[in-house]
Amino acid sequence: MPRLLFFLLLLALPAAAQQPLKLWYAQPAEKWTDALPLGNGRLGGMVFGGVAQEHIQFNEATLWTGRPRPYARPGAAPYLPQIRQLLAEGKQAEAEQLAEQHFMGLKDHEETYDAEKAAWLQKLRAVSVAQALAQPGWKPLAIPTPNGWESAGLEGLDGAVWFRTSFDLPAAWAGKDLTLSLGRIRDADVTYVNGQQVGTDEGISKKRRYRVPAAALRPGRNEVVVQVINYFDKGGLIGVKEKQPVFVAYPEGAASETGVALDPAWQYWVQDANPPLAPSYQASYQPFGDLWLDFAQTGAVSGYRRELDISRAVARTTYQQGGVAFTREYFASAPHQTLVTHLTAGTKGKLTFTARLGSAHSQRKTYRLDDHTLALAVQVRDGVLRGVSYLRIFSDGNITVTDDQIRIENAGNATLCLVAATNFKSYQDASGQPEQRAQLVLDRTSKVLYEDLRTAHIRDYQPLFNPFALDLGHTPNEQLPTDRRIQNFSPAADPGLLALYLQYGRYLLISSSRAGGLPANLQGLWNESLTPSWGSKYTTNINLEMNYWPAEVLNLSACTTPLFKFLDEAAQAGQATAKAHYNAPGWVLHHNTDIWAGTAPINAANHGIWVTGAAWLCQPIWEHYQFTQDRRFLRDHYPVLKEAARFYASFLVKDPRTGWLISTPSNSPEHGGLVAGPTMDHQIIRELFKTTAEAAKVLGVDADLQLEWIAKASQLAPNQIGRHGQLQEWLEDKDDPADTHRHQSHLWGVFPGTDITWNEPQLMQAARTSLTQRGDGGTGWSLAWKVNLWARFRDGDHALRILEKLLSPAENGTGPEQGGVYKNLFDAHPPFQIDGNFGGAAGMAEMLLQSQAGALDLLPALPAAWPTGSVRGLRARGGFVVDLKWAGHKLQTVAIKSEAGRECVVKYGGKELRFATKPGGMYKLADVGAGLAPARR
Ligand code: FUC
Repeated sequence: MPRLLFFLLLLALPAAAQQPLKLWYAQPAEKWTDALPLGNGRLGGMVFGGVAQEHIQFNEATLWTGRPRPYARPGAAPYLPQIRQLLAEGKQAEAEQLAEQHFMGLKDHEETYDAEKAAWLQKLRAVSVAQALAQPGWKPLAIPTPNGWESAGLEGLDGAVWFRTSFDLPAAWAGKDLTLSLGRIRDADVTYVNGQQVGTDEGISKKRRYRVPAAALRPGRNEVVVQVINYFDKGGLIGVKEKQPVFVAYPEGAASETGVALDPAWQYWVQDANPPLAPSYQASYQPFGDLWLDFAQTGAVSGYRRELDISRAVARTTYQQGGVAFTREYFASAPHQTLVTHLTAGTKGKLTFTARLGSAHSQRKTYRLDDHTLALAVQVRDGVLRGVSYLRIFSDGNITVTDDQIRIENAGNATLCLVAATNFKSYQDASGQPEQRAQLVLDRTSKVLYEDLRTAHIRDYQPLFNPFALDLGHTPNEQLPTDRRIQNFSPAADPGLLALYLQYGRYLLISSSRAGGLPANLQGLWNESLTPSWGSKYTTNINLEMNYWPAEVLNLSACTTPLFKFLDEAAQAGQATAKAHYNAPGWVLHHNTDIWAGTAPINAANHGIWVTGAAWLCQPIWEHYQFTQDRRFLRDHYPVLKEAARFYASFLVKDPRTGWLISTPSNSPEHGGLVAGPTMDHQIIRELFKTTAEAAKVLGVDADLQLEWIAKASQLAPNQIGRHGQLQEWLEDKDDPADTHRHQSHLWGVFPGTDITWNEPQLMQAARTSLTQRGDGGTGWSLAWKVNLWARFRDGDHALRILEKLLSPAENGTGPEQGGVYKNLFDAHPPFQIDGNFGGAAGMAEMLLQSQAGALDLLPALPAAWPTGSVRGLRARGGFVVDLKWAGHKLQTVAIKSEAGRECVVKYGGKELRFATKPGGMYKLADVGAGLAPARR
């Protein structure tokens, strides 16, 4: 072992040079994914920064659909043996069918829906086409509505809507039957030509092409009327993504290209916007409201700039108009639980505007609360949650408040404090008092001057943000606005954008996950839609866990608190599912959960019955202990681990063929249907057993269980290498090497797990082969996972190639086909999903430092494109904080703080160094350029 010099440092280490920590733009946001996110873990805002009109779309983390209710299906467990038996006999389809019928969780409204729907449809049918046409209130609408009519301004509209348009019949077609092509419709339609029904169908995948008999046609203008029935989610005439023209009529049998177009001037009439509440397995995260500011000032604008400074979590918009300099500053304060906007005009008296509050919820109202304050009350349509938001304005101008708006006139400055609260108390309790909560916060904030609010906010934020810094080198592109940096990005052209991306990931975690709140959901904290993709909830077969990958290693341990609080509750809720579905002790959680801690299988038997959500969610608990060495934390959360381990110990069965313990029924996430024994499950459960036994040992408890878990871990089906040299995804060797599925679940054991390490090079090689076969494409989170995996394979160049894709522009005219980033650096699944941001940031950390195998592995996957750089404040397992500097691809200096006083093992360049530390001790390894060699003098 080469000797290495290290000595105690008494002085603070010099900070790594920071790259500009700003996102900025020379124009206001047009789209939501251009807007800049603010958040205090509970209140989130998206700032658009328009000149004539400011828009801040805002969220409150606890506004969701749904209600406290049982999610597990009583009587499911008796079907378990039969499902297992069918799978063992290779009868997957039968097993899925049986499971679909008897083994899925309970849907909200499932008991009442069919009868309510029948009655509702009957009511709709009572209105004839003639009566519909005679209604007042028809309005114009541009058709098609590609992403549902919601995207054409009818946010949240479900129900029955009539549409009308017409076409001119060419004289030569007289006497011919026609085809009327309408494309796809969400969800059902009844279509008429000149008052005669020509077709009806249901289902969004069906292309509507209806035969119009010649007898129904008239010379000249013919009227088309479509009654669209949308039960839930997005609605309308969406038929655009078709090769053949849609919204045309043509002679039967002729090419659609020869058709006449329907008049683009469509009109619509809403017949009934109150369909019965549709059955749903889990709840959706909801938007709260919108703050609109309309400014009186007109005239040419110059010097416009919109920015977000992530080193202070403050956004700004600045411009000149009519010779006056206008400034807006915005932040989401955690200490004051308020979204603050501060406006100033360079010339006193020049600031005149109107502030309004709006919301996508149909049940909403605004009212004057007092002579400084406007209120917005909202109630979700499907569920028990309601909320209020108060907007209070302080200004040196005149303030007038009505029930609709606040008017500010002739001011030099104005401070807007926006607070919001709901009646959510816990997953079992929605009895909170939003008015009281909002009032309390507002009263506390009202006494504080703007400057003091701002100082308190920055003082609260920076201790979280500042302990970490990264420098990967500088290029002139750093000076460009962020949207142009994204357009021009390559790792060589702009290494600084990667550093910014990583720090932005940290910013987003601090902004969306703070003690006392909920964990970051699929969109963190930010959501503008009443029907967001996947409910913007918590998907647990990769997404929720990925959200917390950067937390420990990137020095944001404190941001994990909401996850652990949530897991305490999920572990309670999951007992009912363990009992009802498996007749097992302990707790279980499947592939999704929501604010009401749903744990039962959802969606469909072919992917919803994935049993290891609970086990994977235990991993961050063990990791937190590993990183912090906080025994008290481990003791407090040990019951979550223990009860999960008890569940799996009871759930596993002996595979009759191999004698191994296997997980059945389950699924390799969203791939290959319901199966017995997916590899991922065994990796996760093996790790759960081992780490829970280890935790019990640390705490000196449950000696018998420790033995049982260790024994079970060794009986679990092992990782297997298949005929293509791949790591088998399933028990059987049936992987397709051409399969590029976005989930690479069987590689869990490499990352984030430690089931496969370099101690078993053949398995590592097989895992690498599997990843190579999966290819380099994918959705945002899939790419982010690949970055981490390539880092564990110690291939920094490959990891960087994937990072480059993760940072590719999500919008380049044709629309994104795979992951990338929007202009505000939000990750594109697409659509926006925050896991890619977090997973990508974690992956970069993994390239610089790894500690999963008992040592601090320094620069394990440094790419050629990062010859020089420095990082400060990386955290490693064992309670270490690590600063590194490298140049010419060689490590120059290493500084390690030992928080827990454990022995430190350092690896670099094929060499290893081991030394004892003291709690709080700082250690500098000098001159390690040659690979942990002794310092030269
Ligand atoms: C999983 C993934 C999807 C998406 C969803 C939220 O189901 O397979 O790609 O990320 O979660």
